[in-house]
Amino acid sequence: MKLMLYLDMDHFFAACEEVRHPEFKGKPLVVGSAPKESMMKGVVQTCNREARKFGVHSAMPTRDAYKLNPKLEYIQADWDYYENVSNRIMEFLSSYKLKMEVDSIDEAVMEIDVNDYKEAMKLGEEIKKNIKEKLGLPCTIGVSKGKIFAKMVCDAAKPDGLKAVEEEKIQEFLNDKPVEKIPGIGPKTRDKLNSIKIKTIEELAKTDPMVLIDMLGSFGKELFTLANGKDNSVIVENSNIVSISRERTLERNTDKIDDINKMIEKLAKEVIEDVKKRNVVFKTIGVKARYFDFTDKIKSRTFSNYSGSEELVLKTASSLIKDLVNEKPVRKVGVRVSSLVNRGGQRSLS
Ligand code: TTP
Ligand code: MG
Repeated sequence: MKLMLYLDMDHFFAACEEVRHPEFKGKPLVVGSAPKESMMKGVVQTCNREARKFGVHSAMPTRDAYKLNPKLEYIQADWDYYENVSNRIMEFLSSYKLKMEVDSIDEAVMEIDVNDYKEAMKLGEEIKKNIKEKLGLPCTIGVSKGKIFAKMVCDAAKPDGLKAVEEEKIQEFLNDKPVEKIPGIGPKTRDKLNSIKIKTIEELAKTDPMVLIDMLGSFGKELFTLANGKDNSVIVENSNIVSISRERTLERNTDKIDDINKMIEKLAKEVIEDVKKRNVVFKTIGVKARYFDFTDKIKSRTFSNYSGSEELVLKTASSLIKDLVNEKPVRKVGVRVSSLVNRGGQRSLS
């Protein structure tokens, strides 16, 4: 088990908005389409601390957020901007030249090459300070042995936290937590475990592993190992950016597929230019449509091999967008590639 440092930005999209719109600071802010514009059909993508105090959270329908507090401030998500900030964070982290894996737009994990918690905490403090000073953004860092435990420690230290849990303390840290605190346990697995009276990680640790394997296959075995304080996860080095995308508003709202396709082609070409410049390859291609009523829909396809092909992006993007058009007039479209690795850092390049 290697010592790892896990970083997760705090209420990321909302914090990014507070940087460029300081007038929202201290007010409850939701990132997502406003109830009036979306006719209550939108969802909360994230929200700041003040909004969380009312019980608002990510993925909550706007309708429910409105019920909790009709006076929330809303701002439409701007992925281009958040990706840009994310790239700056990840590029800063990669300047430490440690083994690193970007986990999502606002999460990354790094392997500390000396087995020294004090050193890791010092590094964590320095990273927090730099991100705050350079970008004005708060983050939380967790330090532990193994990627999954480091992430759990990070989650437990939110917001604006820095916390380490040493190897000999990890069992105690895990024991009283509900099983769903283990990353990878979603509502379905939680319900299955709960149905056989396993609610806490301690109960999971004391279950006969054969019962878990019968129920969940090899994942059951992994869970048993984790619950008993052993995290064998390792870092899978990827590109130090999460995705590359372009989006643009159309000249007028339209449901004409030819007009939309022209824009998709243009954006796909720009994305590919950036892919080449950054020397990466991708596995996932996605498109996005923002409709006249400010609601968004996203569709993506993941391939089994990495690729850098312009033709593949053009073909896939125009086929995906077809499924999103003809519902309602579209005002803005986007193209994105993700699951990136550095070119040459992987096999089976097509
Ligand atoms: P998270 O890291 O899950 O959330 P967060 O950064 O907003 O809050 P926390 O302080 O608890 O880490 O997700 C990162 C961003 O991803 C988030 O700011 C918005 C986006 N996101 C969605 O668009 N939809 C979702 O359902 C979730 C969970 C996140
Ligand atoms: Mg976050």
